[in-house]
Amino acid sequence: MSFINKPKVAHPSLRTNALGMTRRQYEGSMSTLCAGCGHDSITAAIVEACWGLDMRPEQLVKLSGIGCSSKTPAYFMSRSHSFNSVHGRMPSVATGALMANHTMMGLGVSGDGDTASIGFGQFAHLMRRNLPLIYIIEDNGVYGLTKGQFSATADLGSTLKTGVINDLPPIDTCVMAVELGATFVGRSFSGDKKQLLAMLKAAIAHRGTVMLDVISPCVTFNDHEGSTKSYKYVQEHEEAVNEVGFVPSFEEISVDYDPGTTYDVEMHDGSHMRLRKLHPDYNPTSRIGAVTALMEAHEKGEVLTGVFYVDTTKPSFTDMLNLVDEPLATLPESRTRPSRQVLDQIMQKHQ
Ligand SMILES: Cc1ncc(C[n+]2csc(CCOP(=O)(O)OP(=O)(O)O)c2C)c(N)n1
Ligand code: SF4
Ligand SMILES: [Mg+2]
Repeated sequence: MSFINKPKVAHPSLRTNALGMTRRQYEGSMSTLCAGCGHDSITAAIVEACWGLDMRPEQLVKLSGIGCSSKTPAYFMSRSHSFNSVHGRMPSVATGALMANHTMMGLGVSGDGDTASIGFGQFAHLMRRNLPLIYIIEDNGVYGLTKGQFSATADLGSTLKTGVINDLPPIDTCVMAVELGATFVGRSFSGDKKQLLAMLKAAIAHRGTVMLDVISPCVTFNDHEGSTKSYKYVQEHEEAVNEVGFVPSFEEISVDYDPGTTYDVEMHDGSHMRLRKLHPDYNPTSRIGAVTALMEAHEKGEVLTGVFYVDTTKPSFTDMLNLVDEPLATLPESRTRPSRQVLDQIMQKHQ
């Protein structure tokens, strides 16, 4: 008798969500990343967020490019759909997948190299379309998979382990995303589980492009003195503009907050994101304010985190295209092609 394909039965004492599923059932295969890699903490937060919001795994499509970061979709939600694309090309694959079936929820995982170097052109066009997709950059400032060369998000003056100094200015992917049209832009840190989890939950409730840059230290190649993407540097220089809270639509919404100190953002599905202002003048609905704050933080060597920008009113790419309700992928040919008679009529007209 073989036990290999025996279905997993949850222990009765394990907590289940509204779908009767345990957190375990939202996990994937065993991680092969280095012990302590920030990317594994992001995987854990994704599992927690999807489980906590009762997401149906079959409704999710995971997409990625190439890199240690891009390997991580294998480590969560093994019951979901998945596509590991070519280096830097995940945005076009994601666009195709979500056009073919706009009822799916898209979650893309990329790296700073995958996004800000080889994939920068695709990233830019994704941001300006406002495609409903959560795009996560697991940002460690290096190409981890190819042994730690500087990436385009490495800060000016930071050093490699070998002592080589980076003499090029960084690309701030949050500045780019705000400028280009993404409607939910934030930065978090893999070592700040509370903030990251709240941001991921709000991201799941958003309809449009979510761009989350998550600083995720590479313990093997970029966690030393002289790096600005190390655990120590981020812990010492993190400066949050707001404290992110999330109230899902299935929980009763409490009204005990002070609008002077908190922004309440009603999300597409009726849930609420609460942004408690830590910088009293910070306004997450101002694109100019977001870009200014990010540029000022760079000058001071701070790692700015929080939700920088949110707009729940702009139509998403699929809304703009006015697609039929059914997924294009499942429409019968009779509805996707003109009939023989219509084609004949067109041919006759042009003879
Ligand atoms: C077309 C192509 N060019 C180059 C490579 C080599 N390569 C693999 S991963 C990678 C960079 C990965 O860096 P990043 O996206 O930051 O991911 P990390 O490993 O740091 O998580 C490069 C240059 C490749 N696989 N394909
Ligand atoms: S090389 Fe760096 S990024 Fe890759 S798994 Fe190891 S610690 Fe993580
Ligand atoms: Mg990287």
